[in-house]
Amino acid sequence: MTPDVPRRHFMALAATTTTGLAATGLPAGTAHAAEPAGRQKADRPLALWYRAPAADWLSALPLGNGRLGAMVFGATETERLQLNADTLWAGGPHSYDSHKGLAALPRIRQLVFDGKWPEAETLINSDFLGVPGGQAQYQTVGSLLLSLPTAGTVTGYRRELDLDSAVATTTYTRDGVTFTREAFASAPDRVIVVRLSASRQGALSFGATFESPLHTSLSSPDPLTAAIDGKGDATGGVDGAVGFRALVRVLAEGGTTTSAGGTVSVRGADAATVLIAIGTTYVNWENASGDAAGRAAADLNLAANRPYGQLRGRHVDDHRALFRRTALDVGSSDAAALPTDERVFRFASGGDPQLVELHFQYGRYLLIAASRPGTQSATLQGIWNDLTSPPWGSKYTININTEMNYWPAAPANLLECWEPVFVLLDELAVAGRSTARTQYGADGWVTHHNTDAWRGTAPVDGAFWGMWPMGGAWMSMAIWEHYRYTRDTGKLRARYPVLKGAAQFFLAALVTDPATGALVTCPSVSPENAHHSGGGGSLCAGPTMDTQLLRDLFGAVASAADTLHIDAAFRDQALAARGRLAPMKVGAQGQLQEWQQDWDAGAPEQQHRHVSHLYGLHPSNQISRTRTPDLFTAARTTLVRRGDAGTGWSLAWKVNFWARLLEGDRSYKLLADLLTPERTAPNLFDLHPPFQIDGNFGACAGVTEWLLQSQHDELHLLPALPSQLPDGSVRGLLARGGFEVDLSWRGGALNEARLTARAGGPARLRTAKDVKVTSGDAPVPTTRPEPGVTAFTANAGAVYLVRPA
Ligand code: FUC
Repeated sequence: MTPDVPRRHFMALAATTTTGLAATGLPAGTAHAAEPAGRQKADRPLALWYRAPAADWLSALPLGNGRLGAMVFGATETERLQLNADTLWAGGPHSYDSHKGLAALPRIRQLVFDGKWPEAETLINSDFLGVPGGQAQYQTVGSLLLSLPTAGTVTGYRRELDLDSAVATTTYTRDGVTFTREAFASAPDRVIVVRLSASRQGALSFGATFESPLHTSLSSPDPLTAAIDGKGDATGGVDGAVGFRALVRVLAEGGTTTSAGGTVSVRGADAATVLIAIGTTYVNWENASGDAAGRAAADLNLAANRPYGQLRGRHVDDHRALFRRTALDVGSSDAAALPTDERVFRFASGGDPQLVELHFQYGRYLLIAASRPGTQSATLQGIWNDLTSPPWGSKYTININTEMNYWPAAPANLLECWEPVFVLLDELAVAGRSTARTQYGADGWVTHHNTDAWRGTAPVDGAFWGMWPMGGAWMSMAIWEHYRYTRDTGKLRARYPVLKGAAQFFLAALVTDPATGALVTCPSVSPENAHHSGGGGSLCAGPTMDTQLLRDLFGAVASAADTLHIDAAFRDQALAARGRLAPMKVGAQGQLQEWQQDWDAGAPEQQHRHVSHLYGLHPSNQISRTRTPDLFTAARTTLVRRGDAGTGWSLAWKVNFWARLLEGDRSYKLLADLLTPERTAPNLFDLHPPFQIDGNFGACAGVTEWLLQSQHDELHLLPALPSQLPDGSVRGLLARGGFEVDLSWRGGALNEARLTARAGGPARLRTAKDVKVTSGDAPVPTTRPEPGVTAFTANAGAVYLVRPA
C-alpha cells in the first residue's frame, strides 16, 4: 500500500498569497522553534509538475541517489526510465601523460614570451598535449521500459516531482481505472524504486525490459527478474573497461509474474514494486575489474527484503535530513499554481517570486541527488545523461564548471554532498604528480582544464582550450574553503598534503617573466578566451586569473600550515612566492585587465562567456568594496563591458558577480535572464545550451549571495537583496567562520537574524543599519570597529538574535 505522505494541493494554495512571514514576525523557519532543525516542512508547493508526459529528455524528471540516476518520462503507454550509473564511463585506466612534453617545455615558454603564439600552439599540440588528446566520456546505461495497456482514453493526467520527498509521481485515469506510479532513487537502499498501483483490483498488467545504445545482452535470471549486461565503449584508442549489469525485479501483489528473454511480465496484479539495481566493474580510477553482477545482485536482494512502505520511508527520511536543512521563502502568487514549464515561459514578465524559491531548492535537490559520500563527483550533467557520446563527454571541466557545481554545497547547507570532490582531489593528486614530473620536471601535482573517471591530468583538447595548468589550484581551494565553513581541523589535517602538493607544483613550475620580473605561469591561457585572433591567440604567460588563483592557493596553504602548527618552512616559501606574483592591473578602459598586458579592448570576443579574471571577485574575495575599492570599480567596469549575455553557466556566474558587487537588482536580472526557455529546460535543467547542470548550481549559490556573504571574516547580512523580493525569510544558510544563519526581512530591510555559532570565536556583522545582539534574553556586549560593523565574541554552540537597534 502507498504510505500516507503529505500531498500538495496546488489549486488550493494558489488562492492564498503569502509573504512567508509568520504572524509572530519571526522568520518562517524559526517560528517553529520547537521543531528540531531540519524537520520542518515548507508550506508552499516545492514541486515541478506538468499536464502531459515528457515529450523529450529535457522534460523528463531527474531522480538520483548519488550513484544511480533516472530520468522519469511519465508516459501512459511505454513508460521510460532512462538510467545512469555514476561509474559507467568509456575507456579504462590510463595515463594521459606526454613523454615528449618536458623536452619541449623550454622552447614553448620562450615562444610565448616572444609573442610567437602560433608557433607555441603548434609545438604544444604536437608535443605537450596528453595522449590521447581527448578524455573519456560518461555514458548512459540505457533505459527501463514499462509497457502498459493502451486501450481506452486517458483523462486526469498529472506528473510531478516533489522536491521535499524526492518522489516523482504520475497519475491518470484510463477506462475508469486510476493508475498511480511513484518513483524514487534511494540512497540508503541503493536502488531505484517504482511503485505501480491501480484503483481497481487486478487492473495492473505491464512488461518491464531494458534497452541500451551500448553493446548489451538481455536475460531473465529468475522468474521475477530481468537483466542487461554490457560494457562502456572504447574511446581514443583505449578499450572500454567498465562492464555493467542492471537488474529489474518486479514484486507484484496479486496476478501472475513471469520473466523470459529479458522481459518481466505482470498480468492482473493489484499493485507492484519494481526495483532496479545497477552494478559496474569500476573500482577506482586505476582498477575496473570489480564484480558488476555481484554488486547488482547484492543491492537488489537487500532491497527486495523490505516492503515498499519501508523503502519509501527510509528514502524520504534520508532525503529530508539534507533537504530540509534550508528553507527559503520570498513570497508566492497565483503563478505558483501553474505547470512548471508554463512558469518558465512567463517568469520574465514578473509576478512569480516562488519560482525563485523553487529553482533555488531544485539546485539543492539536484546536488543531493547527484553527489553523496562514496559516489563520483557531479559531472557537467550531474549524473543524468542519455547518450553514449554526450556534449563535452559529460565529464569534469575544471576551468569553471565542476567548481561551480559545488558552490552551493557549503552555503546551502549540504556539506556531505561535497565529499566526492575530496576523493577526486586525492586521486588527481596521485595522477597529477606523474604529470608534474613527466611533463614539467616539477614536484607536487598538476591538472589542466579537464578530467575524467580515469583522472586524466595532462592537457587535452588542443592548446587553445587545454593549455591551462590551474585546474588543481582551483579544485584544491575546496580544502581550505571547507575548513573556513566548518573549522574542522581534522579534515584540514588529512587533506593538507593535497593542498600542499598543488602549491608545490607551482613553486617548481612558475617562471620569471623577463619583462616584469614577476613569477608567472607559462604557458597558460585565460580560460578559453583569446587576446588575439589567429593561431595560438589564447596562449600567454601569467593571465590575471592564474595570479589570483595562486594568491589564494599560496595564502591557503600558508594559513592551513599556521592553523595546523606544521610546515613553517613551506609556509614561508609559499608566502615568498605569493609576494612575487604579478599584481592585478587596471587597464585603459578602467577595466580589470584579463592579461598582464592591456589587450582587453582589442580581444576578438569582447562578450566572451568566461569572465575568468573576475575569479578575484567571486568565488574569491580578493576584490571587495571595503578592501580594494579601486579594483572593485574596475571589476564592475569589466562586467559591464562583458555584457549580460551568456550561456547558462555564464549567466549563473554573473548572478554571483553582481551579488558580490552588492547590486541585487542587476543580479536578479541575470537570474531572470537564466529563467527563460532559452536557458532553462521544461524540467528546469540549465541550458548552455545544451544541458549543463553547472548553471543550476551556480544560480542556487547566487541566491545565497543575495542574502548572506561571508568574506573577510565578516557576516554581511542582506548584502544584495533584490528589490523584487522585499519580504521574505531564509533558514539554514552556512557562513564561513562556522555560523548557521536564519534571516527575515521586511520592506527590503533586516527584520531579524538568528546566528548559531557552531565553532565560536570572533563574529563581525556588516549590516545596513545599526543592530543589537541578544543571546537568550540577555544583551550581548558588542563593539563598532568600523561604520556598519558590529563585533562580538561568539561562544561555540550559542545562538544569537540580531535585530534592528
Ligand atoms: C567550457 C565552456 C563551455 C562549456 C564547456 C563544458 O569549455 O567554455 O561553454 O561549458 O566548458
